[in-house]
Amino acid sequence: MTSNFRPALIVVDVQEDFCPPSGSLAVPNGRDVVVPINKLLDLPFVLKVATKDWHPQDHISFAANHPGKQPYVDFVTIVNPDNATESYSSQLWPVHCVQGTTGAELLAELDVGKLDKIIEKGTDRRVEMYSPFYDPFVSPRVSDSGLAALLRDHAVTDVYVVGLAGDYCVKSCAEDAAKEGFRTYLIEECTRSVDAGNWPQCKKVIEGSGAKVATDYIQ
Ligand code: VGL
Ligand code: ZN
Repeated sequence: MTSNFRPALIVVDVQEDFCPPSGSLAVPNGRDVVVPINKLLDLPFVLKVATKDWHPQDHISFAANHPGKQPYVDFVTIVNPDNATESYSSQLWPVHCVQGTTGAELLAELDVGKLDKIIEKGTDRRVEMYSPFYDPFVSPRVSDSGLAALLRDHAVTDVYVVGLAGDYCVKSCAEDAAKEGFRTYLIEECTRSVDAGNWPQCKKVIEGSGAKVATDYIQ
């Protein structure tokens, strides 16, 4: 029998700005994900990728770039720069993960030596990009990180998604991985959410996309 199991691990946005004690967009208990993620990094995945939220200072998702708007509560309408008929409403955030700053660094305790590749996302100031694959616009897409092509180049069949934040970028990553046709698993103990109260509903939406949420997976 030929084996058709080629798993990849995607470690989403395990960066200082998403973690206590000093992250500008700290996810409650965000640092706790590192211990179980490092255990996964010891396993023989075909490909181990980390993503970094990597914004320019003038990024559209920062409330500070919209006079009078408040992070976490206010939204803005983002219009496709290449097609004015396409738009979405997007939440505003504190300034976070600005390219080259200490807040944008991966956590020092993450076992980065085990990673095969680091992918930067959210680099185009004109669009929000929770998903490490691409931005939400479709006609035309504005920003593509190359992650789907990378997974295909390695003949990946199964994608394991972990990291921060569960209710935003990890959720989007799992949904897009499933949409791209990979068998997709989100390992619950390896994520934390901006709003833990959102997580039960997020899990339902994630499962609706075809991805599976696995719990108590890591021994
Ligand atoms: C994220 C909000 C803004 C995330 C990134 O990584 O989940 N959330 N930018
Ligand atoms: Zn961001």
